[in-house]
Amino acid sequence: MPEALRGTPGRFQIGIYCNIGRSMDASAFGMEVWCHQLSRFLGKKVVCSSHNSPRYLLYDVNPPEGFNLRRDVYMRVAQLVKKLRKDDPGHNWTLVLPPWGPLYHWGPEASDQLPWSHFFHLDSLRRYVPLLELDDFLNEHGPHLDGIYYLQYPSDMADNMLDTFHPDNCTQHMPYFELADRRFYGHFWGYTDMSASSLTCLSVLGSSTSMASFLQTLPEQVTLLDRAETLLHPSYGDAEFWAVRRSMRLSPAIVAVGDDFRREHLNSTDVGDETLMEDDWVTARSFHPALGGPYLAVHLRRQDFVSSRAAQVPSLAAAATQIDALLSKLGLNLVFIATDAPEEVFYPHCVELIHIFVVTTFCQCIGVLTTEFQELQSLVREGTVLRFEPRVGDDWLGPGGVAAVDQWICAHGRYFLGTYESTFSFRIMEEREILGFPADSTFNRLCGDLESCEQPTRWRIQYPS
Ligand SMILES: Nc1nc2c(ncn2[C@@H]2O[C@H](COP(=O)(O)OP(=O)(O)OP(=O)(O)O)[C@@H](O)[C@H]2O)c(=O)[nH]1
Ligand SMILES: [Mg+2]
Repeated sequence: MPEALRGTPGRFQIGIYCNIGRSMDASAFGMEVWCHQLSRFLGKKVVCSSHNSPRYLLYDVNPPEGFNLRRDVYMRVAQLVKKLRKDDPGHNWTLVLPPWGPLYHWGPEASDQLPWSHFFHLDSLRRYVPLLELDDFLNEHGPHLDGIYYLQYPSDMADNMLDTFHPDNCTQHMPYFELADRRFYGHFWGYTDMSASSLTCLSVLGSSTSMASFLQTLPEQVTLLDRAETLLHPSYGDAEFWAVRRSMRLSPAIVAVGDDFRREHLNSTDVGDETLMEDDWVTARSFHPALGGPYLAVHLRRQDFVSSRAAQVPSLAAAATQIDALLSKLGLNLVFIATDAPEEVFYPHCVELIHIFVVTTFCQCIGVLTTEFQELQSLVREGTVLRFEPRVGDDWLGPGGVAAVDQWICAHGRYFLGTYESTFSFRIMEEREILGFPADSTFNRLCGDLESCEQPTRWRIQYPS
């Protein structure tokens, strides 16, 4: 008979455990019949865990985190689910993808609840681990989750060994609340009918895959890990890291928009650039050096980085000087700029005038109104500066799609120059590794105006041996 019986007034859950703590074959015990009888007796729904029964892992990330860190968190959780499938073959573990948005960088107008298929090639992702979009999960299973585990760092890190996981007092404000039905409600990506039976704060210090043994012991069928960014990479930069990264191919629609722009404006095609890739990432290898399109690709992160990394993010004038020097060195005359620079106009010479004359009303700026991008265009002397703008009919891209196209185009340039510590730039560097570019053309960044400038770490691609 079951050792573990836990429940709420609304729902009961049963797990059968043998003495090594692993789930046993429920059918051997006539479990289905037993569950049915118990359901009738209690007048409640009873979920029985059994061999080959589906188990779902959902996850979420701290709301302010941007798109590119979220991509990285996906890689950690996908590796966890892959490990669960290996270590716990009695259950059919499936990863459930959290929809995209609302994201701070996309602004209040952007759509939310965007599926992963908007950005990524789902079949490609599935070749790494079985997964479902949230909508498909809800259709298949319904909106009721079992446990939410809210991950947090242990309050005293010094006392904690790596790879420890234990239920603990909650150290932060919880974005969930309990109602009279004793279920837990929260934002759940805007899906108002979702709720969970239990909520546990879990102090965590360790890699995502080391959590597999903890998850296996749970009797739950549907588990949500919130604040999944707390989990570390199992092994950053090894072949497994690159396997899941290689599976994250962009959607064919985004690739097509990027490729059209490359062909029409940058004289860049996969054949000419030597960036042709096999359709299946599992077998695809890129051992010859890619050439790249005849343009310098620059990711110029602005917005919050201008103040948060003031010493390492150059002024527009200093960026233009570095771009000019590279154009001359590489013999190129085209620059593709990916940037989040604001579209608002400003008066580039106003500040100087204010300093000189103190009186702001003297600021004779009419006629020199410009955006940061236009200002950069005018400052670069050695080549033509372009950026991607969606064509009529490409509004479906939204700000996230435009950013993905920007990254795709940057990944194909002859030479890439990124921004210090930007995960947006890191994802481009990874893409270039996958495409087979020489490291010298990839691991470069813009330098701050007065900085002694250290270049990015070279995380070279690894394949399984
Ligand atoms: N279209 C476009 N959007 C950009 C560009 N750079 C940044 N963004 C936007 O700003 C967001 C940047 O946030 P993240 O994805 O977190 O990357 P990051 O801020 O560079 O790196 P963190 O240090 O991890 O925050 C992106 O997701 C885009 O929405 C760019 O070159 N083009
Ligand atoms: Mg960010």
